[in-house]
Amino acid sequence: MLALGAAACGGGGGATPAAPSGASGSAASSSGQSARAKPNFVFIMADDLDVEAIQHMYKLKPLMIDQGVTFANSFAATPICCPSRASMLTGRYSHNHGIWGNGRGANTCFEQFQRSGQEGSTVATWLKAAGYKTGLFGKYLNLYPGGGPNADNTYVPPGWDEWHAVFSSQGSDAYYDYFINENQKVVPYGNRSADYLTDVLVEKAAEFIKKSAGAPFFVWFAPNAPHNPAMPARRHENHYAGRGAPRGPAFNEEDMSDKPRYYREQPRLSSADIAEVDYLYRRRLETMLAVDDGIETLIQALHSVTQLENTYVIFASDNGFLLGQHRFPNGKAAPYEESIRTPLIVRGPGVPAGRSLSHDVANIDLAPTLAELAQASAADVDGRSFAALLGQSPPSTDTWRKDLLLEHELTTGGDGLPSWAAVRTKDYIFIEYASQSELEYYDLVNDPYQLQSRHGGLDAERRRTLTARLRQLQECRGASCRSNP
Ligand SMILES: [Ca+2]
Ligand SMILES: [Ca+2]
Repeated sequence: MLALGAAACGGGGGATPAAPSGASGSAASSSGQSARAKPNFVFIMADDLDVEAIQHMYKLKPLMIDQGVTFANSFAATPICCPSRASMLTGRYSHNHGIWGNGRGANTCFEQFQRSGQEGSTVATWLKAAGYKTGLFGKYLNLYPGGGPNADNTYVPPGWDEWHAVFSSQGSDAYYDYFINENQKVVPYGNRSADYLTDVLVEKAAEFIKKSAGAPFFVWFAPNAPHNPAMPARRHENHYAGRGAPRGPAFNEEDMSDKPRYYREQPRLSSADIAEVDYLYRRRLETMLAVDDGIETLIQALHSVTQLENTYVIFASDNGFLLGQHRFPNGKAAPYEESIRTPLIVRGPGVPAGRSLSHDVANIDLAPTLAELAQASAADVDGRSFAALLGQSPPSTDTWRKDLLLEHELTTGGDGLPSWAAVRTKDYIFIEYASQSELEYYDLVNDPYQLQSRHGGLDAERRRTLTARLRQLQECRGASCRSNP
């Protein structure tokens, strides 16, 4: 199913050399023919999907994993919905785009992003300037279209040619009984099976692909699934009946005395709590089956317009999810592996089939990667393009990112977790909690489930080195975020 050809990355016989991200001037072409030589993008982003859950999708494996590259170490630098979405749109860390939580009331995350003028320079505007037709289908920034009296339900941000952003009257995520701003027309959806949100969005995205002859296209497909309240399509109800959440070593962690006070104070999960974890787990898997169907429909749509071989299909999530680990009945935003790790799978022109890579990549890398592959100009990004990792001969991990910043700030409308910042390498994670001067340090080689924080064993010099590197990353901007220690 793979064709070599128009890959912008090395080794695949690619005919189109990639312009460096950040190159001045746009490689845009208004001529349909030369623009069409560019690859298309279908970006499929689940919401709160953890890595474990993807093995329970049926079509993801043959259609994505077996056809492309799986990034075994992909992270959300700020592992909560809206900050991560802002990072995916801009290629920036939270400390540079300024979005730390989902917001609330008249100060929603969407409004913060809009007010700060950042919608004027996103991966959508960059790709549009480079000749792409762009379309968003699903969840945009949290609490779109805003909660204040001036909220405009017909608002369409710059950079988007086709706009199908979902919202509910409560501002919360909904699978039925919601509205879609369909290119400035607000359309209500009800409670029939045919109104199931994931299916409605798949249909719209597939139509966009089928209509898009002539110009390269960029699809941002972002269903709510499997975000709470995980609600499967009726055809998938009870598909995983009886299935319980995995009882890994961190499940309902017995001894939390190694951890900061906030976690120590969480009670152990009761059997009723655990029954709820199990129920949520299976509902989430069932909810993802409509996305699984959607992957197939979108790939068929690409095939029907003979663009499958010329399209990068990317499967990702905005953040991971905790289900019982470290006593979290459910949640994210914590610096623990299940929360910060995200699925990331890419197939496309020249991308080797069935390969897994161990390089550390993050949500801030997505926008610069798409910009490079599209020969578009990316403005002021912190992330690094992983386009070169999609070729036949990727650079070795020795030449790649050595450490990654992770950061979270306590905000109203957030998850209630204290603010923290962390530096993570393949060997360890060092976490600092600002307000309480508390620390965590996990040896990820010998303690991958983060059961015993070893911060007490760090000698003064080691601790100074770790803190200095963390501080450097917390203050980084642009190229300085990409330089190794
Ligand atoms: Ca999310
Ligand atoms: Ca412990």
